[in-house]
Amino acid sequence: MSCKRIEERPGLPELVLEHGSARVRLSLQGAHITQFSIEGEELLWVSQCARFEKGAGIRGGIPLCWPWFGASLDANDWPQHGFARTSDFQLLSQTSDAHHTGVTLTLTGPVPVPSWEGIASLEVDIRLSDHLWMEARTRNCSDRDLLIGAGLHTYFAVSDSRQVSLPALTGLAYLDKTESFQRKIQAEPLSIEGEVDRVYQDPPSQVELLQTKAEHRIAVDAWGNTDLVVWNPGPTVAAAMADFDNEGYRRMVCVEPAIALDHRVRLAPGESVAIGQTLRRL
Ligand code: TA6
Repeated sequence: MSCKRIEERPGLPELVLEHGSARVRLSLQGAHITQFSIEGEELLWVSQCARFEKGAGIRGGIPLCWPWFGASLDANDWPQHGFARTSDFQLLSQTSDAHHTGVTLTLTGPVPVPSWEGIASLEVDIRLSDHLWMEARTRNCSDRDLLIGAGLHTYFAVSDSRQVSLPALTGLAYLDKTESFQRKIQAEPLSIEGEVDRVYQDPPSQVELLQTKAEHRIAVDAWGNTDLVVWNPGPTVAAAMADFDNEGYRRMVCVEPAIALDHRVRLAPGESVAIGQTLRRL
């Protein structure tokens, strides 16, 4: 059991948590988990072309989208998925006992979007045991209402995205971002072929990610989310992204508990909201 700071990526300090055979690596920029492995098996995908640079989003792992998810509803020129993922966090505390190793991080960097008028605290708890538990908590520290969105933009590593299934989503309504957010029903089991970008509304709290030709299944238990986003860019969109390696879209599927679009939570002064998930290999 340990938590140690490493400096392999200059300018981007990282922490490594270890507990038994489980390992988490995370960047203090964005409180961004870039590795979660169990017995050497990587559960998260990170692009071979990911940029590990100050101020750049990291393609893969678990980017934390905050204080909005996707495009901002308030201004066209605000960055997609908010600014937390490119902002600095500080280590607030760490714990370690027989059951888990954990850290709490807090957002400290200056708000890089001056026209965003929110005053809020954001704390992220990460706990590692035989599974990964994480929660992001926002508190409105201002004297006016604050609208908050968020997302745990989790990139799962898969052997072939075409063989992935998410049975819990069958029958749910979703908004199809590839078709101007048209509302549709997932009548057939979801299959990942080409670009998939869907916001499932009112999702169940537990979703299993299955891979037909691999033994391992992953259970995602989420709370505090109003939506579950499933994303795979497919070959064309991936090829247009400089930080997506060739064939990377075959090796990943994003399953993202989120407070998306107009589901943003209105926090009165002093109120808090939390969004979290556990990732467990079955
Ligand atoms: O969560 C899905 C999504 O919003 C997609 O629409 C796609 O743009 C993806 O996230 C990646 O966004 P990013 O800003 O990291 O390139």
